[in-house]
Amino acid sequence: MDFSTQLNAFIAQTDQALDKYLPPATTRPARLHEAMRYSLQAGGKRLRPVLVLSAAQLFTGKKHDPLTAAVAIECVHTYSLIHDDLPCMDNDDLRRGRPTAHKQFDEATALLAGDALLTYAFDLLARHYPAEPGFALMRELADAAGSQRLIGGQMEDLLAEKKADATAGELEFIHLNKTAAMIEAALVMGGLTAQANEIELAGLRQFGRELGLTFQIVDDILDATADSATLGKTAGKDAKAGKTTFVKLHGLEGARLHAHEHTAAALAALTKLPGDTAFLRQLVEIMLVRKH
Ligand code: GRG
Repeated sequence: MDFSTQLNAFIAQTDQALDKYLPPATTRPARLHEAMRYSLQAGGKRLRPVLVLSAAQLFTGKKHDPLTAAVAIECVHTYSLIHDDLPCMDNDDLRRGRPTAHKQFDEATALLAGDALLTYAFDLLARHYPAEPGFALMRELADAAGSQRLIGGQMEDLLAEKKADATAGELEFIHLNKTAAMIEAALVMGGLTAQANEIELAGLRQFGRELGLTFQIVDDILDATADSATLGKTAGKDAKAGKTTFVKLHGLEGARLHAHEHTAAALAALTKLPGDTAFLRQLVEIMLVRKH
């Protein structure tokens, strides 16, 4: 199967599972369930679910279905986007090409929809998997989304905005935790559903770290160079806010160079993983040249 056929198949499986697992929009209170579905079903690249599914596919042993883990991490990711867009944080009007949840509904509904998606992710994992690998999956997702990683990265990001200049070290902390943590977790969760061993899980984590850093640097480059229609979210926000980004610290060429270095490191990590890694290799290469 070629790369784009495989990618589209993973995305279609994810979208079907999201529709199947989420409470119907008519479930009481309908407004809340509509808002959860509105944000999740607005699309998005589905990068994290695709990583769960493609990591699971590397392994040939006895597997649990990785789809529930894929849905769970997309629920957590979507919650983080809804909350990030709120007026108390990024105060954004556009997300995934549509009005943000608080613009479409209202702030309280958006806040609650995010809360509900976060809780629902763990409910899904607890219901669908036996203790092994269920506990490990919940722990992995809780660590990645917790106060020292996703939320910690977001906190540091907000604090950095208030300062004239963030250092390269502060920026790395933000990227590693706000962005790379969930990308690492997606790969490790895929490995866990396929009973990968400790060495294999460490390899997936290393690959995820480098992919996550590539992804964030490219995100900074796109914010500085692309338009809102292409991105499906407000472009040029970082510069306008005077935010320290990779582009501000290193210039466009410097940022591109760093993205290439992390791509090379991701590809090196991939060589240590078992199975057919062609899909993940192409995914990293495409991530580097993506336009949105
Ligand atoms: C509110 C706890 C909390 C965290 C917010 C996700 C986030 C953290 C902030 C959004 C801003 C940002 C640039 C985050 C870095 C990670 C990132 C690039 C997220 C966007 O992920 P994509 O591009 O989004 O995969 P889609 O919509 O394609 O799923």
